[in-house]
Amino acid sequence: MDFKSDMQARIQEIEAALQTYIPKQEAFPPVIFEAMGYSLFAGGKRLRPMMVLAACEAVGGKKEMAMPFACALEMIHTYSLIHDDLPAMDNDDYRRGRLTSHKVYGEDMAILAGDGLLHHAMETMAQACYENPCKETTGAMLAIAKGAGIHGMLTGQVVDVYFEGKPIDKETLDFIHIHKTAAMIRGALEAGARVGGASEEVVEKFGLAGEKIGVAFQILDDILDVTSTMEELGKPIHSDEKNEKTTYVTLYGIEESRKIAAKLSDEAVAIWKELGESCDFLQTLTNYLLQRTY
Ligand code: GRG
Repeated sequence: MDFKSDMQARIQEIEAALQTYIPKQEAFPPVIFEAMGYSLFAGGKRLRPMMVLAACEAVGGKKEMAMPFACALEMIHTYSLIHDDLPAMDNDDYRRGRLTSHKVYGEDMAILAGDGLLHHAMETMAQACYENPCKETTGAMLAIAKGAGIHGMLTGQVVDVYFEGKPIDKETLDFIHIHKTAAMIRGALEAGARVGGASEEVVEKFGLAGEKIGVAFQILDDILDVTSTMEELGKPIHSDEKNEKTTYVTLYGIEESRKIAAKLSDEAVAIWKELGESCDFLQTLTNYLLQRTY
């Protein structure tokens, strides 16, 4: 199977599993389940759950054991996007190609849909730990909770919001990237490795690769943000183009930012190579992420 077909098959498997974890819309009150499903099934790339499953399999674990954690991570990721789009944060009208949650359901229900996904993620993981209590399952839950909460994504978002409209230095920008974006990718790979039964040493290698991929992913996202806007406006792409918000692009320009992202990606690939051929899919996925154009 080629890589694209392999990805598609993995996405379909995750979509089907997510459907089984989310209560049907006929559950009471229907609006919250509809709003949760509206954002969850809006066609995300499912990269994070894919990483949980691939990491678990790479260390010799069973995919079925990793699935609740993979789905929970996607629920948390979706909650963060719903809240990030709210008028009080980024105030975005579109996400995953559709109107944002608050545009369709109102701000109150969008906040609750995000909360609903977060709590349901915790319930999904706790249920898996309850049914199979062991350090593999609790370790996976811990890795995800850490990646999402005050040691991870949430803190990255807090610092990002705090410095809104103010210039920031490289250290602060790295702090934001490592927490806001990379912590969930670190959490995905660590959780997969933990639920698959990897040693602490191997778990740490998966985590480190995740952090490098996460920062590269964010730098690329910032580059795409600038280049796609410029293409839309029909402007030539100059690396010194000013952007209100401090990003790698405003600090280093487009070409240098691309090089920094490529270096991080290469470092992650080196970790996959060191871990052996069971990490081949993760290696190809890492290379693929850096080439993405959307
Ligand atoms: C509200 C606590 C809280 C956190 C929000 C994730 C986040 C933090 C904000 C989203 C804004 C953003 C651009 C974050 C960078 C990470 C990123 C590129 C997220 C989008 O992830 P993809 O590309 O999205 O995997 P899909 O839709 O494919 O899942």
